[in-house]
Amino acid sequence: MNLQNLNQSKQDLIAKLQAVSSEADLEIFRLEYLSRQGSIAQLFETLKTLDGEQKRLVGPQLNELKKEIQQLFDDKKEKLFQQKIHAQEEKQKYFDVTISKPVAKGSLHPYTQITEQIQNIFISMGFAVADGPELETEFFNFTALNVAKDHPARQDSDTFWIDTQHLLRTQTSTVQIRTMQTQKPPIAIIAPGRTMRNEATDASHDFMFMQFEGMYIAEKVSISNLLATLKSFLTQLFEKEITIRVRPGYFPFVEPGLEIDASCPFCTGGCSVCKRTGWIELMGAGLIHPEVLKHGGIDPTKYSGFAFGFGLTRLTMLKYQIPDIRLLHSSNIQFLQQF
Ligand code: FA5
Repeated sequence: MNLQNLNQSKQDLIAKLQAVSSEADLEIFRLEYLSRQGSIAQLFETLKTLDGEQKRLVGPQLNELKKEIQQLFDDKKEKLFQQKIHAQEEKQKYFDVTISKPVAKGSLHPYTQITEQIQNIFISMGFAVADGPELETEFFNFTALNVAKDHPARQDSDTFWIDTQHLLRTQTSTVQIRTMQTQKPPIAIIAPGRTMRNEATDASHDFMFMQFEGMYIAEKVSISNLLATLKSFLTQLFEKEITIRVRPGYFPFVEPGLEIDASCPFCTGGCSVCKRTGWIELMGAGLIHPEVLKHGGIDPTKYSGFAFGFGLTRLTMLKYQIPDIRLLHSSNIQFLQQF
């Protein structure tokens, strides 16, 4: 570029600007021509060397060139900026917010499902849900439940003792006494919870398992009340008419004590679940022993009650036909995904 041919120089610069198609190239153009060290600034330096007459002639032309190129440069800059924004908007326009990586979906553990189901059945019959601690005292787990001092269940072989007075509860029957001590009859409660026994594990025994306790105390409570309640509960749970069979059983905290069997919900004549007997052993039950009522602060001459307790683990295995109890406490995703 020189001062002699400014018109041509201007046309060249305009053509160069028109050819610029990116912000990076535009910056190169600015550095080369419009910056302080750029060609146009140099022409102004050369202008100073001209004599007065020439300066007056070329000066306005050079100013004009600078102004025009600066304006075209600014326009180009704005245009490229707008193009960039537009391209980004176009890209986002087709962004699909619903496209995402598949999220792993969880489900409630079979224990939780069956517990909620059982609770709902009993709640519909007027029972409330009660709770008790898993770390218990010797009194609530044994003495108050009329378990004799020399009963084998107290032995180290069956119970996880923490010290001489504390243990991990071996049964949810502990909640019976705790509830009697805090409520007045009529009392109708159910108590699901974890229980622990120092036992070797196999397909149907674990050292930790779930139990479900039920208790009703009022005036004139009879075995008929117990059986009607259990029949109604089992029929709702298995969604089919269940028959109950009663056998004598011994539990120190009930008198009389009963073993309750239910007609097999899966067959009519015998299957592998009921070992071809047509019956399933389900739970222990009975009328609450007067001594136990006394330990709970309830007058046995005025009130009577029934209690029952079953292995929730056993019922869950039955309901979902789970072959091994240990699966329920494993973190086996393949197993859990079925529920
Ligand atoms: C009791 O624990 C009594 N408290 C039940 C009861 C309550 C009777 C109220 C009368 C009145 P038992 O020790 O039989 O009873 O245990 C009850 C159930 O717990 C058993 O039928 C069985 O289903 C379950 N169970 C016992 N031991 C285990 C174990 N190691 N693993 C899994 N389930 C077990």
